[in-house]
Amino acid sequence: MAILSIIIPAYNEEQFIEELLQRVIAVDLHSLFYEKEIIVIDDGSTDHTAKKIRAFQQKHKSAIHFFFHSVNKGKGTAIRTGIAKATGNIILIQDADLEYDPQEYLRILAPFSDPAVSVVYGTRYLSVQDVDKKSLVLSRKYKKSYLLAYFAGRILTWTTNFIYGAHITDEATCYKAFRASILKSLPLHCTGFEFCPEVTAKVLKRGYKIVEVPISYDPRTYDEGKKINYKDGFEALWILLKYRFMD
Ligand SMILES: Nc1nc2c(ncn2[C@@H]2O[C@H](COP(=O)(O)OP(=O)(O)O)[C@@H](O)[C@H]2O)c(=O)[nH]1
Ligand SMILES: [Mg+2]
Repeated sequence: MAILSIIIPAYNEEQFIEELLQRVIAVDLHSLFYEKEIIVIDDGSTDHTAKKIRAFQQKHKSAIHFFFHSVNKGKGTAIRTGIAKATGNIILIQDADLEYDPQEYLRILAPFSDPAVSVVYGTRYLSVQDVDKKSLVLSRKYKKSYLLAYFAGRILTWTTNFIYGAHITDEATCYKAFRASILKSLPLHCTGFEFCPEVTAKVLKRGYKIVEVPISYDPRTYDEGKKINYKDGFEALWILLKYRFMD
């Protein structure tokens, strides 16, 4: 059996963390001959996130590995803590909200059966079962709050393709999966939301191809706890440019 390490950075997610962990442990990967290793990092949450994770861990006896930062250090730092602890063959990032569907790990993992595949991203903009994803995403009830993030994501994707010669459709996706040996070999410096552009830049610069598979997406609003904002978009753009010339 191979192991999928699922890294979950959580910051003030008391509303969603239990349901999310429930959905993650419910995923059965045995048809693909994988076991799960679930690594949750509470990043100095000031609400009841840590308490809820601990209660869940006790209830489900060692089903999850729990680490915490005593103060908030940012999503990137939390992910890097998770990468250092991961022992699996493949590492996948899972946000601590309900925007993505853990049942789709099966879809993300499938391409790795080809030994030549190193990196797989879930894309929110390729069609699943004949549904036009682009119009679906834009017609959501969350349209207003999501529109800005949507266009920021399109610009980041276009920039990635332009400066790294890639052909991807969704750079800012949360579902990013890597062969562990590759992810662990990258010199990552990110502390916040720049994890995404930094890792994208560094895998492409090393010549790895990013394979994409269609996934679903159920965006949340700022009222529901969304934390990323327009400043993170500008920073992401800067990071893509910077790592074209640095490492
Ligand atoms: N560890 C950590 N995670 C964070 C921080 N801020 C946000 N997150 C997590 O990052 C994930 C994504 O946040 P979200 O606001 O939904 O942004 P988006 O999904 O990238 O649009 C969630 O799981 C958050 O809990 C932080 O300061 N530290
Ligand atoms: Mg999210």
